[in-house]
Amino acid sequence: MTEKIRLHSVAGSRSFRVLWLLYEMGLSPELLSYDIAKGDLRDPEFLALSPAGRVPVLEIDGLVLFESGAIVEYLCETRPEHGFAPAPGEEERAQFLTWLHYAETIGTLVQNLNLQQVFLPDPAMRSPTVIGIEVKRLAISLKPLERVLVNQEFLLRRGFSAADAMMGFTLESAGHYVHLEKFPALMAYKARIEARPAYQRALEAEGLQQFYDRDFYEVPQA
Ligand SMILES: N[C@@H](CCC(=O)N[C@@H](CS)C(=O)NCC(=O)O)C(=O)O
Repeated sequence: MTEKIRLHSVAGSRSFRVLWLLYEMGLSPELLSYDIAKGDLRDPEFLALSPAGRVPVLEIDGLVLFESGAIVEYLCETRPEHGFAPAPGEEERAQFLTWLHYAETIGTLVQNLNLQQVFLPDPAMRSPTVIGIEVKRLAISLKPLERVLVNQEFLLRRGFSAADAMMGFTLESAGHYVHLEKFPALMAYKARIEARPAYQRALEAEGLQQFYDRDFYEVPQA
């Protein structure tokens, strides 16, 4: 009997990383969708699963897991047959860990910008100074990706890995704040991963994200 896998998700959020990887592994979770704006993530039932009230949460193998990076590592460890992560001691292990966690460096910058540009209830609460600094920090954080992707198709030379699943989707959000045209290798990489059937399937399953109301957010005038 196939075990029921449940993914607690918000369309357009970090839960996409997990959904995409599950589909790359040929697994089909039940999706439980939440709306951040409606305060769904503060529901006591949800907080019992995710103490900080964040998505993703994955129920699998009789466990409840939160933190997208931990979930992605756990899935790769328990399902090594997919070859989505070099094991300890294998070639490119160090690079794998670096990019896997670097995705959260970028994710946090995007999150700060989302808060300023999208989630604050009143535009007067925004800080153009903070937004300007975070946009610059985000652009700087994309440079090492551009450098590595000039010479290879994915973050690891060996091919698609779970590090791409962590990073790829974050780039979609980053493109709302930084002009990705300045990073041609990154743009080509983004197109390459978005063309993957599992990525497309995850997009379709999650539905449209609810928060971005335009393609690009300029830094507001101080
Ligand atoms: N480091 C955590 C961050 C999780 C996180 O912040 N998720 C966001 C969505 S991308 C969230 O649930 N935000 C709700 C909130 O901050 O109230 C992870 O990677 O899972």
